[in-house]
Amino acid sequence: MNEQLAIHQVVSQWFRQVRPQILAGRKQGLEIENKTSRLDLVTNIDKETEQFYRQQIRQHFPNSKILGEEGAKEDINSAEELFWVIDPIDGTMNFVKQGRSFVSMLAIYHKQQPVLGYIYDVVADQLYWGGPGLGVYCDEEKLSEPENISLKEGLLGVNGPMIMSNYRNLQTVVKQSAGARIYGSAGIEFIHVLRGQCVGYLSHLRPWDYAAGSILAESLNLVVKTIDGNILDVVSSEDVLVATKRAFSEITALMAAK
Ligand code: 2AM
Ligand code: CA
Ligand code: CA
Ligand code: CA
Repeated sequence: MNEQLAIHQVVSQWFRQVRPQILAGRKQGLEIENKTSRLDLVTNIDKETEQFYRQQIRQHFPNSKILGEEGAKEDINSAEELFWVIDPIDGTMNFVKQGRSFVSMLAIYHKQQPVLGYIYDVVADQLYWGGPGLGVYCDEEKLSEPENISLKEGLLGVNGPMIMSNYRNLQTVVKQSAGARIYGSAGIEFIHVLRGQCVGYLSHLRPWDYAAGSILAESLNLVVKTIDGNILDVVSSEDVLVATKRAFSEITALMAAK
């Protein structure tokens, strides 16, 4: 078995192991804190879920570096080992307010190359996973590459504040699409693009929001870059656009105009 599938065999177990804790935690009553604002929340379950992944990683893959949204910052410059990016609960506001439309995500790199990406829809109990050379699966179902449709043929996932402020002509972009969608979870938005249910998704994101999704999207021949067309850096914040090849050039052209 190759190295990638050997890692997958171990990691794929973790999501279903942690699921009961996440669902029960919400029923038992969450401890909710504001991070930077009342719109930016963290709960005890975000922290406990990240701790669960960190323990599993340390136990099974001791030579690892970890970047997690809710964890202590480590020196992550080492290119030699496995490098993990964790978003324990993506869509924390949805988790708190709705109990749905949130995911848990992991991304794995080796020598700065993508190895595996995971987006776990906790409520649906569906694991999206894949990586270079593997393609993308939802559990055992292999996803086909989305059709290379143009902007006008598809729905566009967007970030609420960016559409309200008309960030770089975003309202013009949306008018040329089949409509805007705002789901409140980057992971859920990536799933829609992977499945061809949205033509693209555009948002200002941190590395843990886009790491897993971009590994999966690239494995399906979608384009994932900054809206200026630059390659994503896995340790910074970016204005990220994932889209079909056609929609990607249409959107970036519209956003460059003015
Ligand atoms: P999070 O839930 O893991 O924080 C909508 O809020 C989407 O944008 C979610 O995927 C959320 O991830 C992400 N996001 C990124 N930066 C954010 C911020 N400063 N406040 C709230 N959500 C943010
Ligand atoms: Ca957060
Ligand atoms: Ca997130
Ligand atoms: Ca999060």
